[in-house]
Amino acid sequence: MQKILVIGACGQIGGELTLSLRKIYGGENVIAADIKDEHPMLKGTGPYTTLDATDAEATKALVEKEGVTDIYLLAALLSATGEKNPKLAWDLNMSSLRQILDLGVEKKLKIFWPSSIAVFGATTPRDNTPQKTIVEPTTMYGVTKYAGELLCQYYANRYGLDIRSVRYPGLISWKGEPGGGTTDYAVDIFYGALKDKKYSCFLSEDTYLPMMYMDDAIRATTSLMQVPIENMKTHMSYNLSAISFSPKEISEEIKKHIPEFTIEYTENDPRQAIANGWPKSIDDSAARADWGWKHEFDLSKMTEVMLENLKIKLEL
Ligand code: AKB
Repeated sequence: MQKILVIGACGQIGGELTLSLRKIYGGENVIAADIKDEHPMLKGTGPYTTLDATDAEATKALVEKEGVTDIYLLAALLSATGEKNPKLAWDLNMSSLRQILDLGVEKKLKIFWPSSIAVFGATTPRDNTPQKTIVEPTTMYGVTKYAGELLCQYYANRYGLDIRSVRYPGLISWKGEPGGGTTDYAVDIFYGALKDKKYSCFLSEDTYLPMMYMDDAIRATTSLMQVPIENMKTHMSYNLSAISFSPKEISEEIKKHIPEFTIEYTENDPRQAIANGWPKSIDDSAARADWGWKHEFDLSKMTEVMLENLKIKLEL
C-alpha cells in the first residue's frame, strides 16, 4: 500500500495534485504538508500537517511515523519571486530537494520533483525546444531547476533512486492561485476579464510561451509516477507540452465569450526579460513515446472551462 506525502500542498500545483492523489489512493493515504495554513480546498479531504520543506529532521520523523513510501516535493520559489530574493530561492529550492533525495535513498522512497521550462535560456532554440539542447538558465529559479535535474540524475545513477520529473510549462487553473511566476498573467487575465472586463498585461502582446491547463499537468504527474521505471529513458526531467499562445491570442479567445473585454500592455516589467529567454514552444516527443503522455486541453477548451468555473467561484 502506498503512503504519499505532498510537500508544498498549498501551492498552485500542490492543492490540485493532493486532491487528485486522494481520489486515486484514498484520502487517508495522502498526507498534505506545507509551511502555510491548510488551503480551504483541502479541508476535510485528508490529513494535513505543517512542515518546513528544508527541515530534514522533521521530514524524516514524519516519514518514519507515517510509513511514507512516495514523496511529491513541490515547495519552491518561482521565477519572478526568485529574482526578488535569489539567495532565498537557491536555499529553499536546493536544500529541500537535497534533503528529500538523501531521505529517498535512506528509506527507498519513490519521489516526484518538478522542473520547469525555466531551465532554458536565451541560447536555447526557442521553437519546438528539444528534450536535449543547450541549457543556460538566466534566472535563479532556472539555475536551481537545472542544478536540481542534474542532482536527481546523479542520485538515480549513483544510488538507484526512483526519482521522476517533468519540465512544467506555465500552468493555468481556476482552483488555486498562481505563485509568483512569469506565466501568471495567463491566469490573472481571466480574473480581469470576468471582474472588470479589462486586463493590463505585464508581457507584450506577441510574447509566446508554452502553457498547460492544470488538469493535464496533474494527469501527466500522476501517470508518470505509475509508469514502469524501465520505460523511462532519461533521469533528467521530461519536456512536457500542450498549448503555446501569446497574450494577444488568449485575449482574442476570451473576447469570443466576453466581446467587451479589452487588454492593454504595460512596459518595462522585469518579467518580460525572463519571458524573452524562455522557449515559445516545446518538443515533448520523448514523454509521448516513453510513457504515453498526451494533452487534452487546447486554447479554446481551456478558455471555456476557465471562464465557466471562475464565474461560479467569483459568484458573478
Ligand atoms: C514561472 O513562471 O516561474 C513558472 C514556471 C514556468 O515554472 N510558472
